[in-house]
Amino acid sequence: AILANWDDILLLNDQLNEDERMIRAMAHDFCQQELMPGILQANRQEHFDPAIMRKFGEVGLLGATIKEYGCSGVNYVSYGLVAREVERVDSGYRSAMSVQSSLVMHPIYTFGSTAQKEKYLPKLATGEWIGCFGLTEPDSGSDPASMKTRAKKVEGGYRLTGSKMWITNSPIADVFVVWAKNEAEDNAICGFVLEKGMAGLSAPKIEGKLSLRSSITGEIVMDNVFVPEENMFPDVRGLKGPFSCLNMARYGISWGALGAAEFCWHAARQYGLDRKQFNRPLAQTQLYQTKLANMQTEITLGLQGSLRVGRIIDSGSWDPTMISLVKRNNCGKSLDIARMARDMHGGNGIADEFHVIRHMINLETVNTYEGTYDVHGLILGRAQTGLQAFF
Ligand code: TGC
Ligand code: FAD
Repeated sequence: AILANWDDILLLNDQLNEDERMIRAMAHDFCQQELMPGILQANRQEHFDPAIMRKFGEVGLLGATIKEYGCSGVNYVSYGLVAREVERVDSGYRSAMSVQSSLVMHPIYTFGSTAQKEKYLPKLATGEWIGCFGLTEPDSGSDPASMKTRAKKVEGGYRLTGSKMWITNSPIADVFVVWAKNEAEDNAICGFVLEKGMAGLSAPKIEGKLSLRSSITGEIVMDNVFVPEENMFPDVRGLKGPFSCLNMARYGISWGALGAAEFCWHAARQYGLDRKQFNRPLAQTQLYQTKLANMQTEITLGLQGSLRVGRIIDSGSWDPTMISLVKRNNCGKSLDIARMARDMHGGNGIADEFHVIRHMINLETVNTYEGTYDVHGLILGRAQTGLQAFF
């Protein structure tokens, strides 16, 4: 007999409250009905349809943790559950949702003036406007303190010059949250909200990605762009500005990556039950079962870790190292699981119709962005030794 809860052996579902279970079920149905049917073509054609953002908006999945401006006001556990359901379909769609929510709406809500909040948040919540977040530069990835983008004070505002690289959503963005060194404040890092159409601003698409193909990625090129004073975040200075946004996005990714891994695990299990070699189902071999057991173990423990971090965030007394631990572990383990599931599908595993190779290749990006696997290892190493080993 098959254990009824083989896919939830530590009863995570029982640890959720009624609202969280409802949000999870709603997100699951939405993703399977609205996103899953189109993912093969979107991935093949390297295409992100902006209508998807409006669909996210319609069901309240954008900026969902914000309690005003037309947002849903759910807790961080629910935000994680949603990320898991979206990434069960594709990491690129979770990227679109998490950039809009954690990297654009969250900083505007947390650091923005009242006027900025009123102007941007309602339209970002519905998906009518699409946002992007520019921190990384061609020569400044893991080390954002070395960024070259500069803001020069001029009458009525600032002029921004520099370029950002690998920016999710930038080619289709209406709103650009950009981080730059402010020459007028001893090069302190400041946040600015730029808008599509500003003179000197362009966002060319990066073509030829073999990973995260359903997500659109580009540059942000700023050639002496005039940004009015009122478009700067008034009070936040230094790297803690962008890092505060990254904390929330990284937490969501820790759940999301496991959603992709769960898809791969379930697919490998089913494939092993259905396919016979040597007169027996593949799933009736010891090696196949051990692999399934390893997947079940890592996913189950990883989900418990993210749930624990989510509960701590919701209680208000969290620390970024907790997030580094689950981001690093869950991305690394999910990538291993997807690679294993690809192998267990044999030749079919390389066909996109079976989806596992798409998840595997996507997870390469997920393991890299928002702080690479090794950078989070160094954050954890520094926190337990007091010694920084970055440089
Ligand atoms: P460090 O000296 O550690 O810190 C500088 C200042 O920042 C503060 N800080 C934080 N604040 C809040 N949350 C955190 N997690 C924070 N980490 C650091 C820190 O307290 C300090 O503040 P203050 O007031 O004392 O100045 O800075 P460092 O230059 O040594 O940085 C080290 C390191 C490697 C940890 C950091 O730079 C890092 O995390 N690098 C990774 C870069 C990264 O994650 N980039 C992500 C770009 S965005 C993206 O990938 C989006 S993908 C989206 C998608 O499609 O889903
Ligand atoms: P590098 O920092 O050059 O790292 C290369 C390798 O060196 C990695 O293995 C790394 O772990 C290792 N390494 C680096 N430093 C050390 C060290 N001190 N010790 C040991 N090893 C080290 N950025 C944004 O700002 N906004 C976005 O929306 C965004 N979206 C993205 C979407 C995609 C599809 C991708 C691929 C990236 C995106 N990024 C975005 C950028 C992403 O955050 C960076 O790629 C990431 O932070 C790594 O930076 P890097 O690519 O410059 O690699």
